[in-house]
Amino acid sequence: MKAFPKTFLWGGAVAANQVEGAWQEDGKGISTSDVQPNGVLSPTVDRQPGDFGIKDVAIDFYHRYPEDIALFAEMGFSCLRVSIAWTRIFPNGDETQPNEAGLAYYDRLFDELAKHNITPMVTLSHYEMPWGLVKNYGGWGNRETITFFERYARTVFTRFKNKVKLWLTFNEINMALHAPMTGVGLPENSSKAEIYQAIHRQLVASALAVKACHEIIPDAKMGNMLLGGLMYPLSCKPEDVLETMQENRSWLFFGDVQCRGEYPGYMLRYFRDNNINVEISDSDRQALKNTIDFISFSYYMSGCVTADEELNAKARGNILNMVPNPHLASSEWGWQIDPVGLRILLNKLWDRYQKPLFIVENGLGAKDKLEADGTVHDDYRISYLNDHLVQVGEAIEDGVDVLGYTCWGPIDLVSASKAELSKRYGFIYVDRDDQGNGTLARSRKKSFNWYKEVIATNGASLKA
Ligand code: BGP
Repeated sequence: MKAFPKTFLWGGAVAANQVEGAWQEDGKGISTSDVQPNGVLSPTVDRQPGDFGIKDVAIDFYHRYPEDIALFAEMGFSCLRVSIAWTRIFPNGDETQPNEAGLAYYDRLFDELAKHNITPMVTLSHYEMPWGLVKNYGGWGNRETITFFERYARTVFTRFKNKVKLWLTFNEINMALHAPMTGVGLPENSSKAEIYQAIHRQLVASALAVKACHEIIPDAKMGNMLLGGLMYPLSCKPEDVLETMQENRSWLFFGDVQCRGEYPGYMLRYFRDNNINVEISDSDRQALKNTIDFISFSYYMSGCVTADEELNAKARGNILNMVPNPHLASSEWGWQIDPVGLRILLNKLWDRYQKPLFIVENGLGAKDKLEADGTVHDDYRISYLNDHLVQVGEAIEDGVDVLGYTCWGPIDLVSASKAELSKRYGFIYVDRDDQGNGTLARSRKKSFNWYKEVIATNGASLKA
């Protein structure tokens, strides 16, 4: 393989609610993630005191971050994507003054990264918001949430302006369509109109955060974050191709607004055709003009789309309602593995926006077998990551501007969809199971040295 650009950032990505634990420490408030102990896809929001939640401790990154960051540094990471738990800074969301203990924690975390020359990339809201804002205000169903979010964003920009220069607004902002509680703090049975109204407010808040970031940290770069839901037509029937275009637009729409600063015509038509009346004020239109500097996205799989209602009905139930691709194999969790799709997606996003791209999540969730000496022979993970990175190299050759790659879960963590620890992504094994048993000890898997070599050779060791 040819080496990647010299400035290419290599690393991994985690999210506060999936690694930190310490869910009620140092003044942290309750978040939407805390009241969904079974994950994004089975959202129980009636958590009772005493109920077990795997994320309460997660992998205890809150206390063990120095050890974990030292391991990332040993692999040669130049970047770590983390998120700030909004509830550590504003426990209920509507306070006027931030919680100093929460800010102090992230100061320590960013200092630790600096010690190892690891560039932090920070997501403002990764699949969580203060539960207080949902309970008392109706989440993003309420305009006031924009004000609370802007206050939070300005607070962390001001505090960390000398430490963090890469920021992302909302994790997988398009997931709100599939998981409204996680995305916008709305009940699962909300109508499409309610969800799009809430999404609109979140898009405005995202744009206002871009504005604030540029004002407070002029040398920072602000990105969005999309779930890269690449869809292929199941056949070359024009109806399937048209349906696929619509399906891809259902998520590209978010990128269109965040990159171009206005709603695309196809979305306005969708609203008209479906009697969705989204209230958009003049000041909202003005706010949306604050567009992002780069695009970040997650990519795990691709899927197929068909206009055939029968096949569609069968597919309903998986996250994105996609139809399986007969040419691809799947992970143990049924996610279809498609490295070439990553090259296609990078090109698609580059052709559409001409903005730098950052792959901020990619990886294989698998069941690992721990050997007696603490290692894991995870050749399946190595081959998944190798094949995807080879395609990143191809896209760079195609002329796509790719800033970096942070694979998902460089250390085992709690999965988002079902809150499982047995779905492991890491180069580093964590001794903890789905019931919370285990010592939390860390050990290096085979993939640890493999990734170390990839980074040391700047991609040249990848096997095409
Ligand atoms: C993305 C989320 C992450 C992460 C990942 C893997 O949707 O941004 O938080 O968890 O998917 O999904 P899972 O954890 O369900 O395997």
